[in-house]
Amino acid sequence: MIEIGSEPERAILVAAPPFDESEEVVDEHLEELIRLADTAGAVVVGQLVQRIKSPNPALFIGRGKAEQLREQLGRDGASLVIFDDDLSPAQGSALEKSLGVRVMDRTELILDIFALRARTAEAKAQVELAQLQYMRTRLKRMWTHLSRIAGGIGARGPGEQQLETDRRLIDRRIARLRRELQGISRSRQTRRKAGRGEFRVAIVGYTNAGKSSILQALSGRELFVEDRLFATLDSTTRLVDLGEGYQALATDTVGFIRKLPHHLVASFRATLEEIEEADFLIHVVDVSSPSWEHQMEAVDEVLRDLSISGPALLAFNKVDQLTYHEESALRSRAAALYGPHVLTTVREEGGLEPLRSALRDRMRADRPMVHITLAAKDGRTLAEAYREGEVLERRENGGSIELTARVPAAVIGRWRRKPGVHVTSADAV
Ligand SMILES: Nc1nc2c(ncn2[C@@H]2O[C@H](COP(=O)(O)OP(=O)(O)OP(=O)(O)O)[C@@H](O)[C@H]2O)c(=O)[nH]1
Ligand SMILES: [Mg+2]
Repeated sequence: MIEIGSEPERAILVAAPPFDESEEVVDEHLEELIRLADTAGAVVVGQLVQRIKSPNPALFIGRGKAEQLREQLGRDGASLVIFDDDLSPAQGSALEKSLGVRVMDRTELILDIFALRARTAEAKAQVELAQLQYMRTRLKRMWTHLSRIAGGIGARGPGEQQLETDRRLIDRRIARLRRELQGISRSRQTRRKAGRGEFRVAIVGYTNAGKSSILQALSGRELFVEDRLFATLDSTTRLVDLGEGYQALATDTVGFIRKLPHHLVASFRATLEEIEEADFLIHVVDVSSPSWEHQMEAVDEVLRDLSISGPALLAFNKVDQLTYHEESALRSRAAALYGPHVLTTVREEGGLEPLRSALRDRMRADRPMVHITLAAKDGRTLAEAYREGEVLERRENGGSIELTARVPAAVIGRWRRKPGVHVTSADAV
């Protein structure tokens, strides 16, 4: 963990991109790592870049570069090195030995931030699970840390037997956390079933894209918004009024990032169920970032990893930051290259209207509004209307009942074939 005392820890960042990576991309990645370090509470006092063909099995970077790094650490008074890539346990400990300071890799840094930011019991359990899984393979190195902190000449790491015991303890804790998370996920599913008639939207996207800001603006209720990475770790669901009598349940989710550690994704599965079970996804993209296209790809990649391929709408957000020309360039580029999309901003009056309107269209197509007339004794269809749809109005008329409801198209198809049930469209076009 990065210490957050009065003095922030001074860190040097190390990136080792391949030779064919463009200068621009290398800079983008360093920029992002600086933001991650800053979010974790460290100040970046230096950077080191070495282009490599493939990572050195011993130190990841070359031996000469490592020597240069050691000198730079002394010069800059830094006590922490952060690698943009993931290090093997052996590389991590070899680096620490030769540099004499703590070395973190990208995964560790992200885990650190998540631990700092977790608020709810569920988020905390998810982060701890990911941390333990990460730690398990690196026990030896962690122990070296501890024995060094303990000081004492001749203080050596634990024997294999001690490591075995520790591993068993960790495994037991991992099993417990998994059970706990399953319990939370089950109770959430029950809650979700209770409100099944509603149209559910999940808001996904790269970290800091503006997901929480959009949900806040749509729902008119405060959410935690911050110009830092991973402000949101817990999913929040809000009822959103889309206008013209349309309502949906929208869920804000944890942000994604390039090279998101896989076991972190796996531990956040419970939260990500919200995405899996949504009727529709809004993928928010921060077009004010020079690397928005790469960020978009990174999000698509995580979604693919999670086998999520639901219908999605791209929301190109923060267009208030673009000049008139940039905005029209974006419009033509998006029209040529991307599927359904809208341009949005939470900073300007009406900046989310295109999004609201696209969502209404989607709901209209997915859950048309209909008038249903059925016999009062047809309890089955009536129950179905309440269970599968959203009943907006109900009138009893002698032996028959008239409903106005939003109902999934498949259910309407079934009703149309049912004797005694009469369905007509009620959507104003
Ligand atoms: N200029 C501008 N800034 C925006 C807009 N939307 C969001 N922001 C800012 O972008 C930053 C991040 O916004 P959040 O809503 O916290 O982003 P998020 O996607 O929820 O981020 P994480 O939860 O960290 O993944 C905040 O400083 C917002 O004020 C927008 O349309 N225009
Ligand atoms: Mg957020």
